Amino acid sequence: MEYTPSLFSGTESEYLFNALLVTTPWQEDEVVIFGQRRILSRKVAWMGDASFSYSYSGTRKTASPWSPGLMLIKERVEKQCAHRFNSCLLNLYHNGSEGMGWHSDDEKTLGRNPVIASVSFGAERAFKLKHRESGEVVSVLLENGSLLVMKGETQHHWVHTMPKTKKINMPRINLTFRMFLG
Ligand SMILES: O=C(O)CCC(=O)C(=O)O
Ligand SMILES: [Mn+2]
Repeated sequence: MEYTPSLFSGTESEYLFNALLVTTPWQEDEVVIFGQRRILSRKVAWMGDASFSYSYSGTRKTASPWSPGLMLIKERVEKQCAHRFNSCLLNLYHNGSEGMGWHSDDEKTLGRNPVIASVSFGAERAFKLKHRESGEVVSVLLENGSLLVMKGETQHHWVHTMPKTKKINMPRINLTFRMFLG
């Protein structure tokens, strides 16, 4: 895991947060829990090179074309990681009451050892990883304009979460760049 606190400056981050907020075709997310569909208040979008169809938490999504702001971010991230990405999942958390449960990014179409590049704008939130066997928990504060890269066997051995918190009343946008195979 590699963390870069300021891949984007404060000014760039503020501009990009606003651009993403207004230009992204945000959609309601749903999960299927015990066979029942539930709409989540967190908003999501998925952008990519081609119109992929992608299965995530029991629902299917189709990628929209890259927006100019997201393309600029993708190019900076690719340079920093020396790795190419063909899609991005965007999450909008309106405040600390919205989060994401424990999971790993282990969809088969990502291949065995995916590189996942996670960029955050807006409110600083704690991101947690838990080792599947030892139960060790690592917490990383994801700052405005930061990049967190997960790679190698991370998704095999660790699950991660964006815990809900009552302390944060500001929005946050997270982007996870991914490379889907075939
Ligand atoms: O919001 C975050 O930092 C985590 C997002 C995440 O884990 C995902 O989209 O798979
Ligand atoms: Mn994830």
